[in-house]
Amino acid sequence: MRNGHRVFSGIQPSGNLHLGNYLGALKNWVSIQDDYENYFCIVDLHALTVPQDPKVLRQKVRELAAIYVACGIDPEKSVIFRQSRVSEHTELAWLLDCVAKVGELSRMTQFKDKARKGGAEAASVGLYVYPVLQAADVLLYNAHLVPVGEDQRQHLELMRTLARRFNGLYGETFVVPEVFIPPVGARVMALDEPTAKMSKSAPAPGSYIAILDEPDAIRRKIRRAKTDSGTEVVASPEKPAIANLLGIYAAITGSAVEEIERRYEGKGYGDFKKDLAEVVVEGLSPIRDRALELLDDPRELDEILETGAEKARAVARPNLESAWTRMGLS
Ligand code: AQP
Repeated sequence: MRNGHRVFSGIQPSGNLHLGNYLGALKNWVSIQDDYENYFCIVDLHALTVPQDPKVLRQKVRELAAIYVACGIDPEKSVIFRQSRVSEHTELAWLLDCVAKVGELSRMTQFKDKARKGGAEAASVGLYVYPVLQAADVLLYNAHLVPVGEDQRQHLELMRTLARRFNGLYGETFVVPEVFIPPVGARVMALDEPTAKMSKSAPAPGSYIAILDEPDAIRRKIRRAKTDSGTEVVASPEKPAIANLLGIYAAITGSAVEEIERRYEGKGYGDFKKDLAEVVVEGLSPIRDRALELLDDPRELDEILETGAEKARAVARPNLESAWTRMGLS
């Protein structure tokens, strides 16, 4: 390990992983992998907060593991594991449930948004309390840094509040983690509606680019992506659709948005979209190919997850036990 600090982050194995998950999370995990001791989790318990088909969920867990590895998360450098296989996560979540306040959870915008779709009364209790489980995920490892997309900022704030409150009530126990949100790609918007974030649970496949989409599907989706009125390729507030596409271009290539704008001066949306499609295809194709190869023989993935769970447990157990001791349970 490099600086003595730990990183924790996770993704739900629900729906199809998309470009937003890649640019907002995965790409940054890979970029900081060598500097930290990393725990990258497949948060399968979080996925249960909305109904899942068990057969599909089983497959999605492997798919997510394949994507982690294909993106460049190296199981030799990072611990890759399933949340449900390390029961300390749910055990600590209960302790933190008893520290969190109903008012705090009621203010979580992600709960309000998701509950609004099906009606708050019908939303699962799991959906309501899952930010506490998320806090437990991170605090259990005393992680210093949590790399996530912009949509997770509020949950990270709650996590920090719970760590501070627990430490204040029971004595120094948890590291208060810092959030790491990338400067570009932290909020990729839907291709068909640039005011909504690109989301796995979006019903229209044209709204997102899946990491495992075939190159022609990517080209088609970008060609059909919504644009704004006018013709200039600039990222202005009046042009949310073009600003989103420019942000994607910048996040994948590492170029500054202004530089890309200059490159397309005098050219129209058509030229820009054509090049963007190739940039995305070039960025995602090697990941897709490697992920499909790994999925062909999933034994390697199953082994990675098993070994990862053992390593995770070795850190999680003593930290859970120290929380028990602080609270008077042992
Ligand atoms: N549109 C996005 N832009 C940038 N980052 C994003 N993330 C999600 N959407 C975007 C980041 O991806 C990580 C994993 O997210 P998750 O699977 O745990 O849940 P989520 O944030 O709820 O992702 P989705 O895609 O929106 O799924 P659904 O539709 O199921 O809710 C996180 O770091 C997140 O910030």
